[in-house]
Amino acid sequence: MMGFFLTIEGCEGAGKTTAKKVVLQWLSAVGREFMETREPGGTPLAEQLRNLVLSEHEESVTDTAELLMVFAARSQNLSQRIEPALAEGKVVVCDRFTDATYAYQGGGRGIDEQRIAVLEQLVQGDRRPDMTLLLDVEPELGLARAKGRAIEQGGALDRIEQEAIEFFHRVRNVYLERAERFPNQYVVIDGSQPIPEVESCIIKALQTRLGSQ
Ligand code: Z5A
Repeated sequence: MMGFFLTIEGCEGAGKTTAKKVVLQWLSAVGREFMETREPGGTPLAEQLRNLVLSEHEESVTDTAELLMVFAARSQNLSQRIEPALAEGKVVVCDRFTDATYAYQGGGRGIDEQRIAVLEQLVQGDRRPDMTLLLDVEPELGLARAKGRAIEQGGALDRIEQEAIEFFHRVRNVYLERAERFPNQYVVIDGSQPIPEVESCIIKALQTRLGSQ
Protein backbone atom coordinates (compact mmCIF):
# COMPACT_ATOMS: atom_id res chain seq x y z
CA MET A 1 0.00 0.00 0.00
CA MET A 2 1.23 3.52 -0.84
CA GLY A 3 1.98 5.95 1.96
CA PHE A 4 -0.19 9.04 2.19
CA PHE A 5 0.89 12.37 3.65
CA LEU A 6 -1.97 14.27 5.28
CA THR A 7 -1.42 17.62 6.98
CA ILE A 8 -3.77 19.70 9.11
CA GLU A 9 -3.51 23.48 9.03
CA GLY A 10 -5.28 26.59 10.28
CA CYS A 11 -4.89 29.66 12.46
CA GLU A 12 -4.80 29.28 16.26
CA GLY A 13 -8.01 27.90 17.70
CA ALA A 14 -9.32 26.85 14.28
CA GLY A 15 -9.96 23.32 15.53
CA LYS A 16 -6.91 21.39 14.32
CA THR A 17 -6.66 19.31 17.47
CA THR A 18 -10.31 18.42 17.20
CA ALA A 19 -9.85 17.59 13.49
CA LYS A 20 -6.85 15.40 14.20
CA LYS A 21 -8.89 13.25 16.60
CA VAL A 22 -11.55 12.71 13.92
CA VAL A 23 -8.91 11.77 11.34
CA LEU A 24 -7.21 9.27 13.66
CA GLN A 25 -10.53 7.69 14.66
CA TRP A 26 -11.54 7.34 11.00
CA LEU A 27 -8.20 5.75 10.05
CA SER A 28 -8.51 3.26 12.94
CA ALA A 29 -12.09 2.45 11.92
CA VAL A 30 -11.09 1.67 8.30
CA GLY A 31 -8.02 -0.24 9.44
CA ARG A 32 -5.36 2.01 7.88
CA GLU A 33 -2.02 2.10 9.68
CA PHE A 34 -0.98 5.62 10.57
CA MET A 35 1.76 7.65 12.21
CA GLU A 36 0.92 10.89 13.99
CA THR A 37 3.30 13.82 14.33
CA ARG A 38 3.40 17.59 14.59
CA GLU A 39 5.51 20.56 13.50
CA PRO A 40 7.59 22.12 14.66
CA GLY A 41 8.44 18.94 16.56
CA GLY A 42 7.98 15.21 16.24
CA THR A 43 11.46 14.04 17.35
CA PRO A 44 13.34 14.87 20.58
CA LEU A 45 15.62 17.33 18.82
CA ALA A 46 12.78 18.87 16.80
CA GLU A 47 10.73 19.27 20.01
CA GLN A 48 13.65 21.21 21.52
CA LEU A 49 13.62 23.46 18.46
CA ARG A 50 9.84 23.85 18.92
CA ASN A 51 10.43 25.13 22.45
CA LEU A 52 12.99 27.58 21.13
CA VAL A 53 10.57 28.83 18.47
CA LEU A 54 7.58 29.21 20.79
CA SER A 55 9.10 30.41 24.06
CA GLU A 56 10.03 33.93 25.13
CA HIS A 57 13.71 34.93 25.00
CA GLU A 58 15.64 37.84 26.42
CA GLU A 59 17.12 38.60 23.02
CA SER A 60 14.78 39.18 20.12
CA VAL A 61 14.48 36.35 17.61
CA THR A 62 15.16 37.36 14.02
CA ASP A 63 12.67 36.32 11.37
CA THR A 64 15.42 34.42 9.58
CA ALA A 65 16.41 32.52 12.75
CA GLU A 66 12.76 31.56 13.28
CA LEU A 67 12.50 30.39 9.66
CA LEU A 68 15.67 28.30 9.92
CA MET A 69 14.56 26.75 13.22
CA VAL A 70 11.26 25.53 11.76
CA PHE A 71 13.07 24.07 8.76
CA ALA A 72 15.77 22.49 10.95
CA ALA A 73 13.03 20.80 12.99
CA ARG A 74 11.31 19.73 9.74
CA SER A 75 14.47 18.12 8.42
CA GLN A 76 14.71 15.99 11.58
CA ASN A 77 11.04 15.02 11.51
CA LEU A 78 11.17 14.12 7.82
CA SER A 79 14.25 11.94 8.06
CA GLN A 80 13.51 10.28 11.40
CA ARG A 81 9.77 9.78 11.21
CA ILE A 82 7.83 11.00 8.17
CA GLU A 83 9.80 9.42 5.32
CA PRO A 84 10.21 6.03 7.07
CA ALA A 85 6.47 5.87 7.86
CA LEU A 86 5.52 6.75 4.27
CA ALA A 87 7.96 4.11 2.99
CA GLU A 88 6.11 1.56 5.17
CA GLY A 89 2.84 2.54 3.46
CA LYS A 90 1.40 4.37 6.46
CA VAL A 91 -0.79 7.42 6.47
CA VAL A 92 1.24 10.20 8.09
CA VAL A 93 -0.97 12.69 9.93
CA CYS A 94 1.01 15.85 10.58
CA ASP A 95 -0.32 18.76 12.63
CA ARG A 96 1.05 21.64 10.50
CA PHE A 97 3.83 21.46 7.89
CA THR A 98 5.40 23.81 5.33
CA ASP A 99 2.11 25.48 4.45
CA ALA A 100 2.34 26.89 7.99
CA THR A 101 5.76 28.32 7.15
CA TYR A 102 4.34 30.09 4.10
CA ALA A 103 1.47 31.37 6.25
CA TYR A 104 3.32 32.40 9.45
CA GLN A 105 6.86 33.24 8.34
CA GLY A 106 5.75 34.32 4.84
CA GLY A 107 2.40 36.02 5.51
CA GLY A 108 2.83 36.83 9.19
CA ARG A 109 6.48 37.91 9.26
CA GLY A 110 6.68 39.07 5.65
CA ILE A 111 9.51 36.79 4.48
CA ASP A 112 9.64 36.50 0.72
CA GLU A 113 7.89 33.40 -0.59
CA GLN A 114 10.81 32.57 -2.89
CA ARG A 115 13.19 32.33 0.06
CA ILE A 116 10.86 29.86 1.73
CA ALA A 117 10.59 27.90 -1.51
CA VAL A 118 14.39 27.54 -1.64
CA LEU A 119 14.47 26.03 1.84
CA GLU A 120 11.44 23.86 1.08
CA GLN A 121 13.30 22.31 -1.85
CA LEU A 122 16.52 21.93 0.13
CA VAL A 123 14.87 20.23 3.11
CA GLN A 124 12.10 18.25 1.44
CA GLY A 125 13.17 17.63 -2.15
CA ASP A 126 9.92 16.85 -3.94
CA ARG A 127 8.03 15.76 -0.81
CA ARG A 128 4.73 17.66 -0.50
CA PRO A 129 1.53 16.80 1.37
CA ASP A 130 -0.93 14.62 -0.55
CA MET A 131 -3.78 16.33 1.24
CA THR A 132 -4.14 19.32 3.54
CA LEU A 133 -7.19 19.89 5.70
CA LEU A 134 -7.41 23.64 6.25
CA LEU A 135 -9.60 24.58 9.20
CA ASP A 136 -10.60 28.13 8.39
CA VAL A 137 -11.91 30.61 10.96
CA GLU A 138 -11.84 34.37 11.39
CA PRO A 139 -8.73 35.07 13.51
CA GLU A 140 -10.85 36.89 16.13
CA LEU A 141 -12.85 33.73 16.76
CA GLY A 142 -9.83 31.44 16.72
CA LEU A 143 -7.83 33.58 19.13
CA ALA A 144 -10.80 33.87 21.49
CA ARG A 145 -10.99 30.06 21.54
CA ALA A 146 -7.22 29.72 22.05
CA LYS A 147 -7.35 32.22 24.92
CA GLY A 148 -10.33 30.43 26.46
CA ARG A 149 -8.43 27.16 26.36
CA ALA A 150 -5.26 28.76 27.81
CA ILE A 151 -7.31 30.09 30.74
CA GLU A 152 -9.03 26.69 31.25
CA GLN A 153 -5.67 24.90 31.30
CA GLY A 154 -3.94 27.56 33.38
CA GLY A 155 -1.41 28.14 30.58
CA ALA A 156 -0.26 31.26 28.76
CA LEU A 157 -0.18 32.31 25.11
CA ASP A 158 3.10 31.48 23.37
CA ARG A 159 5.45 33.92 21.62
CA ILE A 160 3.62 33.71 18.28
CA GLU A 161 0.11 33.74 19.76
CA GLN A 162 0.93 37.13 21.28
CA GLU A 163 1.22 38.78 17.86
CA ALA A 164 -1.26 41.51 16.86
CA ILE A 165 -4.50 40.54 15.12
CA GLU A 166 -3.24 41.85 11.73
CA PHE A 167 -0.54 39.18 11.85
CA PHE A 168 -3.20 36.45 11.97
CA HIS A 169 -5.22 38.06 9.17
CA ARG A 170 -2.11 37.86 6.97
CA VAL A 171 -1.60 34.24 8.03
CA ARG A 172 -5.18 33.37 7.11
CA ASN A 173 -4.94 35.17 3.75
CA VAL A 174 -1.89 33.15 2.76
CA TYR A 175 -3.62 29.89 3.69
CA LEU A 176 -6.67 30.82 1.60
CA GLU A 177 -4.49 31.91 -1.35
CA ARG A 178 -2.62 28.62 -1.22
CA ALA A 179 -5.87 26.68 -1.04
CA GLU A 180 -6.94 28.36 -4.29
CA ARG A 181 -3.59 27.75 -5.91
CA PHE A 182 -3.38 24.07 -4.92
CA PRO A 183 -6.95 22.75 -5.14
CA ASN A 184 -5.82 19.12 -5.48
CA GLN A 185 -4.00 19.36 -2.16
CA TYR A 186 -6.30 21.51 -0.06
CA VAL A 187 -9.70 20.83 1.45
CA VAL A 188 -11.02 23.95 3.16
CA ILE A 189 -13.34 23.35 6.09
CA ASP A 190 -15.34 26.10 7.74
CA GLY A 191 -14.10 25.80 11.33
CA SER A 192 -16.71 28.21 12.65
CA GLN A 193 -19.42 25.57 12.30
CA PRO A 194 -20.47 23.53 15.32
CA ILE A 195 -18.11 20.60 16.03
CA PRO A 196 -20.45 17.84 14.65
CA GLU A 197 -20.69 19.67 11.30
CA VAL A 198 -16.91 20.13 11.17
CA GLU A 199 -16.50 16.42 11.90
CA SER A 200 -18.81 15.32 9.11
CA CYS A 201 -17.01 17.58 6.57
CA ILE A 202 -13.72 15.97 7.58
CA ILE A 203 -15.09 12.44 7.25
CA LYS A 204 -16.53 13.24 3.82
CA ALA A 205 -13.13 14.58 2.68
CA LEU A 206 -11.35 11.47 4.00
CA GLN A 207 -13.79 9.15 2.25
CA THR A 208 -13.31 10.99 -1.03
CA ARG A 209 -9.52 11.14 -0.93
CA LEU A 210 -8.57 8.02 1.01
CA GLY A 211 -11.62 5.78 0.95
CA SER A 212 -10.71 3.96 -2.26
CA GLN A 213 -6.98 3.58 -1.57
N1 Z5A B 1 4.48 27.55 13.24
C1 Z5A B 1 5.19 28.42 12.44
O1 Z5A B 1 5.27 29.61 12.76
N2 Z5A B 1 5.81 27.95 11.32
C2 Z5A B 1 5.75 26.65 10.93
O2 Z5A B 1 6.33 26.28 9.92
C3 Z5A B 1 5.01 25.76 11.78
C4 Z5A B 1 4.39 26.24 12.91
C5 Z5A B 1 4.94 24.31 11.40
C6 Z5A B 1 2.46 26.05 17.06
O3 Z5A B 1 1.45 25.43 16.35
C7 Z5A B 1 2.88 27.33 16.42
O4 Z5A B 1 3.92 27.10 15.48
C8 Z5A B 1 1.80 28.04 15.64
C9 Z5A B 1 2.38 28.30 14.28
C10 Z5A B 1 3.82 28.06 14.44
N3 Z5A B 1 1.51 29.31 16.17
N4 Z5A B 1 1.39 29.61 17.30
N5 Z5A B 1 1.28 29.90 18.32
P1 Z5A B 1 0.36 24.53 17.08
O5 Z5A B 1 -0.44 23.95 15.99
O6 Z5A B 1 0.99 23.58 18.00
O7 Z5A B 1 -0.40 25.52 18.01
P2 Z5A B 1 -1.66 26.35 17.75
O8 Z5A B 1 -1.84 26.84 16.37
O9 Z5A B 1 -1.54 27.35 18.79
O10 Z5A B 1 -2.81 25.29 17.89
P3 Z5A B 1 -4.09 25.41 18.72
O11 Z5A B 1 -4.32 26.75 19.32
O12 Z5A B 1 -4.04 24.26 19.65
O13 Z5A B 1 -5.20 25.34 17.64
P4 Z5A B 1 -6.17 24.22 17.30
O14 Z5A B 1 -5.54 22.88 17.49
O15 Z5A B 1 -6.66 24.54 15.96
O16 Z5A B 1 -7.33 24.40 18.32
P5 Z5A B 1 -8.21 23.29 19.08
O17 Z5A B 1 -7.46 22.82 20.33
O18 Z5A B 1 -8.71 22.25 18.19
O19 Z5A B 1 -9.38 24.22 19.51
C11 Z5A B 1 -9.19 25.31 20.41
C12 Z5A B 1 -10.41 25.42 21.35
O20 Z5A B 1 -11.58 25.68 20.57
C13 Z5A B 1 -10.68 24.15 22.12
O21 Z5A B 1 -11.12 24.51 23.41
C14 Z5A B 1 -11.80 23.48 21.33
O22 Z5A B 1 -12.63 22.69 22.13
C15 Z5A B 1 -12.55 24.67 20.76
N6 Z5A B 1 -13.16 24.37 19.45
C16 Z5A B 1 -12.57 23.72 18.41
N7 Z5A B 1 -13.41 23.62 17.36
C17 Z5A B 1 -14.56 24.22 17.76
C18 Z5A B 1 -15.83 24.44 17.11
N8 Z5A B 1 -16.08 24.05 15.84
N9 Z5A B 1 -16.77 25.12 17.79
C19 Z5A B 1 -16.54 25.55 19.05
N10 Z5A B 1 -15.38 25.36 19.73
C20 Z5A B 1 -14.40 24.70 19.09
